Amino acid sequence: MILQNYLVYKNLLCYSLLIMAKTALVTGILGQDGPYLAKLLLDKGYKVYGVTRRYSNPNFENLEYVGVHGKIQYVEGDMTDESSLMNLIKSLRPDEVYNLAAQSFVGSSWDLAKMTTEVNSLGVLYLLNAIKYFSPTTRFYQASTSEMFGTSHINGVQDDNTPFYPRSPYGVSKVYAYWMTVNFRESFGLFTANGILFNHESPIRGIQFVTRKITDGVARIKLGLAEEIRLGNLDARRDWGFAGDYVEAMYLMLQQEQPGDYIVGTGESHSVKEFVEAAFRHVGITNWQDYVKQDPRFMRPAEVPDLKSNPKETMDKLGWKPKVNFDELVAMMVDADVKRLEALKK
Ligand code: NAP
Ligand code: G4F
Repeated sequence: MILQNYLVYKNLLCYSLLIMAKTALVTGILGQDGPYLAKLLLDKGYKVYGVTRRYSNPNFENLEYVGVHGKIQYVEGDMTDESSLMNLIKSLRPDEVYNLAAQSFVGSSWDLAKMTTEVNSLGVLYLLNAIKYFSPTTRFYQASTSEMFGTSHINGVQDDNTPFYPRSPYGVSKVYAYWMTVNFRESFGLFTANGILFNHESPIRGIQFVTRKITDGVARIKLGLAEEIRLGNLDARRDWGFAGDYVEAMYLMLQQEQPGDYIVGTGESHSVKEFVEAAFRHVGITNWQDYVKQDPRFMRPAEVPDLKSNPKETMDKLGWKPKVNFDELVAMMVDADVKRLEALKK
């Protein structure tokens, strides 16, 4: 009898937990931020739907690295295909949508300006329209970026009062998406939030981005697999944080009583050169100049020389702060690349 009651109670509990579980739709699930965000949401009991494009060779490596592949329900959609997004919102009516999908590599955005605009700008309009028509209570997070500030700053930092002055087609495309996100909030009362995130990195950062290119290169040199790293502008400065910390801020933005826009960064900036030095230092190499070659192919038509956040207001409002500092981030990424390459060598 006691056992029977226990089983009934257990089933009821599971059933009500299933009914109560919040649902989140995450675009860009296969990228860097998607897996970290999915892990955080799954840990909080969410049912997570991850949007993937049609692919010939699926690559779930990042999700496997974070340990969430298999726990996510994959659904097909494309930011350039309005009807696919409408169908997803109409059929799932998720509590929260995190729009992380983008052509996110600044360096390619000059050559791929039209595609960058279609994915990063129009795709956001499609998603917002779908929410407006089919699920107006859905809360929406837009992955906005410090790249929108470009050369603009106030006393050397960027915060909520800094005007946008984007320097790349990528930056321009994100400014459109930023304002559409604000406009749908103000026009239709949707709960929409922009997270203006400064650069954030991790062991699953795309290999084209400078931090990962450096840590992969340093690991190869350390293991005798390469002799040099070819880079562009070593003087550019960025406010680099850890992606795992930044997804917490995304989540918190959608839990607030009122929607808003937030700056997310560490408040510290370092040059590419400093990143290179720190990465080589971590594997015991001090003469890094012998291994780094400057290559004009990696210079940009228009550069963003210095990005440094003032995240104070966000920290106060969300009660958020980054946990991983610059040196810890560099060490984490170098160690992960050394480990990965050592395993490949065996
Ligand atoms: P990421 O690694 O480049 O991932 C982007 C994801 O978008 C990829 O999974 C990609 O899918 C997907 N995608 C691209 N085109 C698509 C399309 N047409 N339809 C559906 N999905 C598409 O980027 P991330 O570093 O995780 O960044 C996440 C978001 O934050 C991006 O919007 C980025 O612009 C923004 N952001 C990033 C940073 C940063 O420092 N990481 C800072 C500020 C803002 P495939 O895997 O199929 O190619
Ligand atoms: O790592 P990056 O390519 O990142 P970038 O351009 O700052 O963009 C990233 O951060 C943005 C947020 O601010 C995101 F919105 C965006 O999606 C992306 O995640 O380049 C960083 C800096 C640049 O100044 C670049 O000119 O590093 C410089 N750099 C120097 N040599 C290089 C290289 N960048 C790359 N990718 N490759 C080089 O060889």
